[in-house]
Order: sequence, then C-alpha cells, then structure tokens
Amino acid sequence: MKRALITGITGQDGSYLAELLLAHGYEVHGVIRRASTFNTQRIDHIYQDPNEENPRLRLHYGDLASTEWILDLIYHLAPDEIYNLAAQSHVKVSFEIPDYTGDVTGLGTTKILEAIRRSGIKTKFYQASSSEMFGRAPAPQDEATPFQPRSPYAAAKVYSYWMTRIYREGYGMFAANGILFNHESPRRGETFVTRKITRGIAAIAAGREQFLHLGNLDAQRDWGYAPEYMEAAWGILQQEKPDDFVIGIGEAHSVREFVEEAFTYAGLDWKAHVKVSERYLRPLEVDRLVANTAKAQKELQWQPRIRFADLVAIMVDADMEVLGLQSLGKGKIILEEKLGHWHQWHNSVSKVIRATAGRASE
Ligand code: NAP
Ligand code: F7E
Repeated sequence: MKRALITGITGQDGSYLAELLLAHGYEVHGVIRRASTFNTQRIDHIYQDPNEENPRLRLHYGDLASTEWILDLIYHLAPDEIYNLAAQSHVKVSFEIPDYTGDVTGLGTTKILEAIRRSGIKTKFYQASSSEMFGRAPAPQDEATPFQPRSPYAAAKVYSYWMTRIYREGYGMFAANGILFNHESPRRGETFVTRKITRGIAAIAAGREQFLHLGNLDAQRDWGYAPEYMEAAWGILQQEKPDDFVIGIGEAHSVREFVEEAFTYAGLDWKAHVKVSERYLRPLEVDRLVANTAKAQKELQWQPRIRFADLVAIMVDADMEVLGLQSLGKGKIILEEKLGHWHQWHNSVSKVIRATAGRASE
C-alpha cells in the first residue's frame, strides 16, 4: 500500500486530494495545525478513529512556521509521496502579513525539502506552485513563461518553485511543481472571489442579505474545478521523471462575467445587488491569467472536463443547499456525467457543504 503525506490537508485542495488518494488505496497522513476552533470541517467526513485497527487516514500536528516536527515525521513515516499544499494562500492578505506569508508559503517549502534530504528517504515531492507567479507576464502562460510576481504571496511561491527545482537538480530528488491556475469548488475558502459570490447569491436568495460588496470586476482568471486539478497533481507524481506542469482550462473570464453567470443561473439581476468597494482592491493587481496546458495534455493525458458554466452551477447549487434552499440541481448532474465515482455529489459535496459554512469578508 502506498503512503502519502499531505501538508494543508484541511484546505480545499488537501481535502480533495485525501479523498482521491484514499480512493486509490493509499494510506494517507495529513498535517494539521492546532487551533482553538475546529479547522477540520473539510475532512471530518473521511476522519477515521485512530483507535481503530489500521486506519488509512491519520493526522499529525505541525505548523510550517516551525521546524521541530518535520524531520521526525518524514523520517519515521518515510512516505512514498509528499504533497506540500500548506500555505498562507490569500493574495490580498499577503500584503497585510508579508513576512508571515514568506515564512510559511516560501521558507516552509525549504524546511520540507531539507527534511527529505537529511532523512535520506526516497520520496516523490509535489510543490503547489501557482499561476500567480506569472503576475504581469502576457497571457497565455506556459512552463517557459518568465515569472513577474505581483504580491508577497506570489514572490514566496516563486521562491518555493525554485527551491523545488534546486533540490531536484542539485540532489537528484524527485521534486515537481504543479503550476495550478485558479481552481474553485464548494469547499473554496469563503473569502476568495468565486465562493464569496456564490455564498452572497445564496444569502440574497434566502433574504438574509441585499448586497454583495466586491473589488476589481475587470480582473480575468482561468477558473477550473478543484477536484480534477488534484487528479492532475497526483498524475504529476506518477510520472517516471520529475517535471513541472501548468494546469488550467485555457480560458479567461472576468470577475464581472463570473458574477453575471452566477446571478443569472440563480435567476437574479446582479446589477441590483452588487456594489463595488475600494476596500477589496489590492496594492497591485494581476490582470489576466490564461493557461496553455499543451504539455499537461500531452504528457499527463490530463484534460479538464468541468467548464466555466459547469463550475458556476456546481458552486451556486452547493451554496443554495448550505442555506437549505432548493437548488436547480444541475451541479449534481454535471458531476454524474463528467467525473469519476470518487467525486460525486452524495459522497463529496453534500457531506461537506454544511460544515464549511462560514463568514465572508476579504
Ligand atoms: P487553502 O484552502 O487556503 O488551504 C491552505 C492549507 O494550508 C490549509 O490546510 C491550512 O490550514 C494550511 N496552512 C496554512 N498555514 C499553515 C501553516 N503555517 N502551517 C501548516 N499548514 C498551514 O488553499 P487551497 O486553495 O487548498 O490551495 C492549496 C495549495 O495550492 C496552497 O499552497 C495554495 O497556495 C496553492 N494554490 C492554490 C490555488 C487555488 O486556486 N486554489 C492555485 C494555485 C496554487 P488551516 O486549515 O489550519 O488554515
Ligand atoms: O481573487 C478579484 C481580485 O482572491 C481573484 C488563490 O487561490 O488563486 C487565488 O488567488 C480576483 C482578483 O484569487 C474581490 O482582485 C474582486 O483579481 O479569488 P481571489 P487570486 O487572488 O487569483 C491563485 C492561483 C492562488 O494561487 C491563490 O492561492 O478577484 N476580486 N473582488 C476579489 N477577490 C476577493 N478575494 N474578494 C473580492 O471581494
């Protein structure tokens, strides 16, 4: 049985990756942070009692801001695969806490790479790199596009990207970067724009709110569906040789288009409900990101199946259901038609959406 270690298992991606690896028969270990409030809502449905015999999911405390746990854990577990998904991942927040973001999103990666090297174990390492690294670089962006980061978050990810390559080329480690463009889902953090919009729509439909306050509506992103991006992340570590891959849809939409599509799907007029507020603008913006995924299509045989309108329907449906409203139900059908058994509405969406209801702001 293969053994994997996931940092950031409580996040959007970590929770889907854990489900995927369990479905593939892995023993999965996840790193969680000690918190005074619950931070495991996204994985509670797959939690296994550690007192049971041979649980296939096990959790360990650790924080990338410190080092004392990493070497021990990696040495004793000797996982076949390590996925480094932990990060302070919010771009706007990274302007407010730039040094912490550098510590965790940047230096955190080096701590893991160095622990792998010192432990002497043979493992495959995946680094969650980001399209934000491309920043101002003209679209479309591919593996050869030079990075022009526009935020402390992006700069920290560029550092992690290069440390991953340095350990690969310098020490012959299997260390690979997945350069993932924006990917979303009903488990997306509530302060990222897509989820903020779909939660806002549900609150308006329920009569709880009248307005949704957003920032820059002109920015364009290449938005895909998170579960199938985790299929790509897994595929990157199944290659014979470590390499770097761009993963995205290859199609850009503005925030305004997302708003229009989502409000229209819910039968609402966005112009009556959306207000633009300077509060959500950033000191620097990334205007347009579009993936060129030719390499991933050829070498990983990876193709996105969920398109823009599908993603919007899935997310609006889920947030309607979170508030106990009747959804249009297209999302469930889309998953049945396009995704595998490991990720269906009943086993992956319904079980989690209620637990992730939170508070929207940034
Ligand atoms: P997310 O939902 O924000 O999850 C981040 C995870 O990192 C959470 O499990 C969080 O734990 C953990 N974490 C944060 N600070 C930590 C620390 N100091 N020590 C240990 N763990 C810490 O992010 P995501 O959307 O799943 O993204 C996963 C990874 O891919 C991130 O590295 C992100 O930067 C990168 N990425 C994301 C996208 C995207 O569009 N989603 C695109 C490209 C790259 P808590 O639950 O305790 O907060
Ligand atoms: O912003 C604009 C905002 O915060 C998208 C992270 O997962 O993807 C994510 O970073 C766009 C930006 O994602 C609001 O200015 C307008 O142009 O959803 P976001 P992001 O910054 O693209 C990359 C690939 C990552 O790696 C990151 O970890 O939407 N926008 N109004 C807004 N954004 C937010 N958050 N809130 C607003 O009210």
